[in-house]
Amino acid sequence: MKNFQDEKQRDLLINKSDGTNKFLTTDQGVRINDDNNSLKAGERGPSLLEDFILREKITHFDHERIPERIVHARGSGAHGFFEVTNPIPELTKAGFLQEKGLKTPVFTRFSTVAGSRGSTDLARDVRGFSVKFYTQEGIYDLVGNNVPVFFIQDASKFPDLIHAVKPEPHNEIPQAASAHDTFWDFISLMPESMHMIMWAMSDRAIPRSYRMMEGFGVHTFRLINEAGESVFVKFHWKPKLGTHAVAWDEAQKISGKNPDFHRQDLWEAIEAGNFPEWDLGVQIIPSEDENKYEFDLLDPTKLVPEELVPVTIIGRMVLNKNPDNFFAETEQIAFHPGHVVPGIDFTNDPLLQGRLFSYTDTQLSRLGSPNFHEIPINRSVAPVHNNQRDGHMRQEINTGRVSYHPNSLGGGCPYQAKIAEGGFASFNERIDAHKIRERSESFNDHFGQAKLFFNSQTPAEKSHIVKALRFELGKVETTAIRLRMLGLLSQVDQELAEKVAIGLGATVPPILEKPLNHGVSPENENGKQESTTVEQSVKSSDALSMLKNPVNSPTIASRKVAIICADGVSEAAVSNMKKALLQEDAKGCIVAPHLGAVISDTDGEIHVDFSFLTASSVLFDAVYIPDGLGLTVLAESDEVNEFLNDAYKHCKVIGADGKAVSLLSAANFASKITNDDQGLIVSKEAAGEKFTKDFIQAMGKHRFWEREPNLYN
Ligand code: HDD
Repeated sequence: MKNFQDEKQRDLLINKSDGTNKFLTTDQGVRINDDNNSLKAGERGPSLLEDFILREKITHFDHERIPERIVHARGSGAHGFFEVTNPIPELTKAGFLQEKGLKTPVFTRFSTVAGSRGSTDLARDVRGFSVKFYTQEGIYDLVGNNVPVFFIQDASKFPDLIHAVKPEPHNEIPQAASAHDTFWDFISLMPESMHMIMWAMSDRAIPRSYRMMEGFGVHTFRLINEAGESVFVKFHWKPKLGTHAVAWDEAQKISGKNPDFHRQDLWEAIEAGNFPEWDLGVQIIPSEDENKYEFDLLDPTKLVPEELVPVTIIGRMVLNKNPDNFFAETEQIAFHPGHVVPGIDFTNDPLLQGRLFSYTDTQLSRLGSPNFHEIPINRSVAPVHNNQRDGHMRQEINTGRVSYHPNSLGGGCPYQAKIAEGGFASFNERIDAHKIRERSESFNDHFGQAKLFFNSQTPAEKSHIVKALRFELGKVETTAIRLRMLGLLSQVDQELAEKVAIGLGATVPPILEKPLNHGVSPENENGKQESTTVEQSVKSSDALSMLKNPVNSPTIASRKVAIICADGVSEAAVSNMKKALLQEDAKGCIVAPHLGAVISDTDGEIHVDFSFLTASSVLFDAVYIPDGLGLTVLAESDEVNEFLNDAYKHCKVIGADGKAVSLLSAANFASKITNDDQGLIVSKEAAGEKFTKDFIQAMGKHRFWEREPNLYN
């Protein structure tokens, strides 16, 4: 079988440039003799206009920035491949899904939505999950999110949603945060957003890593087979490392300590050979089942519960190469849900339909020209021939006198492809309707699946949602907005609304007989849509809870453990733990009062990776205090205390053995330690095998949320 895995890398090679052992030149190829001094009239005189070297350098610099993406400006990406594990030729004729083992190159970009390019990775936000497949039949883009539903049902509300969530226009505050009046004002008037709000207030919005997020195509798409038959499809990416989050307090601290936390995590994992991997799953809904469910498949605020339609895994994606140049690749990549290949098609989801316009349009202002498809990272590996011509920065030199179709002067070339030759044909759907500006009544249920999501969560996860809402609405200054939100929340779950209200010092308003529709006039007067709650056939779904999610495996691969060290630390304990972690593909990092080395109990030198100044507990998954460390370390250093306190507060595994056990009993949180805290692994015996095994096993559980005061106990 032909393997296309490296085809895009080969294609990119022609644009790569490396200055090693080369002369420094101008853009015109003239060798530069002095790059440190501009041309002047005399040693202390003014610069001369004729200095073409200076002018070129400064002009280029002045124009280096391009507009950032209007949404999803902050992101990170990597190269990789997609491999078919379970071909589905009976459902789609898409070439890249036909053969088991067939590999297609991909570039995947993850992002936050609201923040600007330099904003923190750890904002409470939805994450973008975009995959560009460089297939033999052209580019296919699956432009999804880490949440399977969306805030709004119709693309016409997208500019409003984004205006509301972005920093407020008068003072440009706050950056990368939804916790402000304009966002919640809009949401409180848009009941259709309530399902998405449940997801956005859950820990899904503060992932531990891009590598530990699910991805979703969100909309229902169509697959079409050779016979022209179609089924509906929902796409799912399932991470091999499981779906995990950080704590909200931790997220905020990471934002200060390392705003590039996710970017760095992705980069370092790939550099270390811990290649992130996802399964691609599909939910297939036969055409005849289009109207079978209590929700409309075209409504992007709804998901299809896995209990109704199971997810079938058809392939896997591995990200195995970091970009060579962030701007050239991650910044210039241009995704578009309208980039499809034969065998994949759209549905009439009104949000998707609007997206089909928006993405090319935005590339025109962001990348500056209709020739953005020629930028190396966007270039198809399938041959491109058409009569599109000219425009800014055109790279291709089209030969011949013909740039139109049909033609006889060019022998009719380039010629159209028959469907059997791979020509794209849209699904032959029959449309017979009046032109109307209305929402379908089948989109009216705004609370049914919000309830389903909330009911599917564990008590700890529910508790986090309440606290997130208390935080977000607590930042809202306008009382009426808070009350409107409490009213909407009470239609999801009365107890949820009441618990949020306690944090706000407010009372939940009575449920309106007719729930708030599109808020205030004029939509309310003109709009026919009414909010309703439809009883769901599925009451609770484990796949919606991160903690219950059956696909989460207890692997600790690529996790980082802080090993706290100081002079006198037991060499055996440190090396035992490091070795045990390495066997699990995890990493132990030495954190000590200073950089350089600490002297062990056997007078050996242990290399220090971070000092307490350059590292903090929020940047690690667990903390280990090895034997040999006495109480003096704690007494001497506030940082150790803070380190341990944060690790405890963020429900992480903390381990101590031998002499170091006494450190825990002297830590600030000692009074809170209970015997049944499964996340505290202590052993009087030093460097024991059972101890490291228990520690690693506990890490596999990720977090011990039961340590927190839970609002749902
Ligand atoms: Fe969008 C970017 C995902 C609705 C308009 N969108 C963008 C990106 C992702 C999504 C992941 C970043 C792509 C990248 O990494 O370059 N967008 C979604 C999802 C949606 C959605 C999952 C709903 C299901 N988007 C949506 C609507 C509109 C847009 C309804 C407009 C009507 N989105 C854009 C855009 C962006 C974009 C303005 C900004 C940068 C870009 O396209 O390339 O066109």
